[in-house]
Amino acid sequence: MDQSLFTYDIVAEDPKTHARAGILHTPHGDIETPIFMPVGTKANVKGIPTETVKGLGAQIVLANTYHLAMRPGADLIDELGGLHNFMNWHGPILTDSGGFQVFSHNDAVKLTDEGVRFIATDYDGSHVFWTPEDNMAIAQKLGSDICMQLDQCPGYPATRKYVERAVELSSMWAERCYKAHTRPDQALFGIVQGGMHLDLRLRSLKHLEECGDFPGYGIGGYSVGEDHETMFETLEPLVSEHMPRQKPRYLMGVGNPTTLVRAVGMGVDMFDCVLPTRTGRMGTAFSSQGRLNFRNAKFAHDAGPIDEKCTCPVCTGGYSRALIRHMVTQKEMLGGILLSQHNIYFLLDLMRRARQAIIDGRYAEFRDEWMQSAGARDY
Ligand code: PRF
Ligand code: ZN
Repeated sequence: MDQSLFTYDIVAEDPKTHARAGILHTPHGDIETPIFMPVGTKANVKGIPTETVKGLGAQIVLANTYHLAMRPGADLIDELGGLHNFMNWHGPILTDSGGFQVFSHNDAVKLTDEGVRFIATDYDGSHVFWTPEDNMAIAQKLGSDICMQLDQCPGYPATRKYVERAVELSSMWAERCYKAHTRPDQALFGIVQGGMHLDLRLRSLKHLEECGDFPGYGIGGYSVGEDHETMFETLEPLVSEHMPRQKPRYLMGVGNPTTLVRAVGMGVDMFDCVLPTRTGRMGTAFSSQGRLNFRNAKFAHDAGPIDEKCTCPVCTGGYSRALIRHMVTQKEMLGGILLSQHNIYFLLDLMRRARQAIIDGRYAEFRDEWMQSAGARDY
């Protein structure tokens, strides 16, 4: 399939690490990598209007094929002019297939070569059977700029045999997604699985490369309960030595600031995570001093901003720590909304600064400085 609308230009490579800065072209605009992508699972970034998301500096947002297929349905979104119109977000959108969301919170999932059978417990409890072809049909109806293949993400810990089977199934489904996907204005990314086994990761990657010319690759199956060092043991060689240089690499569901900084040094280009919005709603802020918990009484009299070093609209807009703490403890919704905005900005800004450091050829210094800073302490 011709996916020439989705070229990836590498604009700089850091001399001492594997970090790269690039531009991914999509029909709804260019994305400057490395990039963090805010998550808008159900066609909205929770609590934040799209013009504000854009104002924070977001270049692309995520949505989820499974959730949108359940409610309000792909036909309805299609009828209303596609997902960009429906969400009122006119920049690039990436849709995750939803396999991960279905499998991760659901015991009633049956996987067969044919597809996945599950009970939609998040919704009406209906029985759903999805093939990779069904998943592609929905993604194409939604019309996101980038869609992800249907895959199986094993949890952690898992037996090698179980992970091997997930790789097999994900490879088979990649091939079927690839054949079923025909929309030239939408890119289909394959997903590398394989758990914490490098040989299975390489087998998964090889399958994808043999299957066809994917314009980019997701790296799934990490941040599922393993510790950071366990993840880096296989992520580092996979990305820095084995994944094709000229394609964007997207580490799925990872949003810890320190992990982002380290993974960029290994050559990862794209990230998404619910962490900034989810922890924001719970009263937590990322900061240059590490995580701050606004339920803490120590902020009650604090007139300063969330983070002195932050240039986000919340921190520069006159909202004090004392007010944020008051709203969080009183369960006023603006508290979680402002923290979500600050947290998203924090990750967007971190990646912007990382990109500049790569372009300036000083990424190793940038990373090491971050690792030694107070901000890295908690993450
Ligand atoms: N697969 C898909 N989406 C995902 C993951 C995955 O493995 C992860 C794992 N961290 C997050 N989101 N399709
Ligand atoms: Zn801020």
